[in-house]
Amino acid sequence: MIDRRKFIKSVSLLAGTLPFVKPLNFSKFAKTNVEKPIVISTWDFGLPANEEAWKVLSSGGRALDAVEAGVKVPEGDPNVNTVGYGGLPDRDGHVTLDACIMDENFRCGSVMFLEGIKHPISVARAVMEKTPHIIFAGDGALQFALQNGFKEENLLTPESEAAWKEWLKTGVYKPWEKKDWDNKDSHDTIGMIAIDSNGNLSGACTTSGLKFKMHGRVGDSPVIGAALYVDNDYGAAVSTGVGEEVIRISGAHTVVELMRNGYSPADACKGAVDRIIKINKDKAKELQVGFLALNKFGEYGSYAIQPEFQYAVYSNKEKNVLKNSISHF
Ligand code: SD4
Repeated sequence: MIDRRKFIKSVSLLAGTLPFVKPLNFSKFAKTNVEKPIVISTWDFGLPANEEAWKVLSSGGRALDAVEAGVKVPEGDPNVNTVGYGGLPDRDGHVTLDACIMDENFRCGSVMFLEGIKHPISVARAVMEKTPHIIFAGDGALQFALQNGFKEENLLTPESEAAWKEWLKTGVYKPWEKKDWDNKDSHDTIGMIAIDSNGNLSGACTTSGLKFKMHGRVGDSPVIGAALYVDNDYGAAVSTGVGEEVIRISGAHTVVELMRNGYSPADACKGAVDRIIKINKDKAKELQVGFLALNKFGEYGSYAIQPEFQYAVYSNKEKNVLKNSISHF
């Protein structure tokens, strides 16, 4: 039986970790000066990705088309070794990709543990648009992609193969290390969210996952509600970092729910990060998770466990801007 006193205590403790704010009024007349269109995405490789997305948004296109076009940039870039082509392989030498996409009507699609396809985000979109399902995995996802005109190719670049062979020399399995989070060059998943000139929100997320992960391991990036969530009436959120911790709290959905309850994007991200820190206690020092959020008014913000998380912004006011997230440590 639930102990009512303990329950109330734990609720107020959790509330204590969240800032007190006056709830926003989400009625359609609440704000007339909504900043739109706007696109934001994780890390510095978000800059060229946003630029591509902006081509769609600035010509009046849909946020959904913008985020797909945007994240395809790092997916196709062999120099980005955490996403798509050129992504670092798992510990058995396989490049396995995870991606998901969500539009303004709660429609969503996802692929996980997909090999041999350079643009998993487009396969995720095809799952959303061409099937009654949401998630396709592994060989089935590849089969579906091939049936829908995608080309199979080798995604392991010589550079990524060399890095994997170097890692094999010691081969100690340590899926997350503090030094990775401290290294500005060690960038991760791209998560991108956008609001278009019609005021509609969409988001996309794509990754090769944690480097040298166990074969078959899938993180948060293809999980709707964890790495990505969009509620067109309130806002959208994406995550990057240790996927297991993000899944545990349904991260992106939590951020959107907090925005729905009146929190600003940055405070909503902090609310989700605070839960991860509370669950992990001292272990949180070793972890990195960052959330990025955009609300219906075109306001955005982020919060991460560790410093060094950056995100890129593109709007009529600001172009090509890289911002540092506020962080717990
Ligand atoms: C994962 N969240 O696979 C992804 C990868 C990532 O920092 O963002 N790593 O868990």
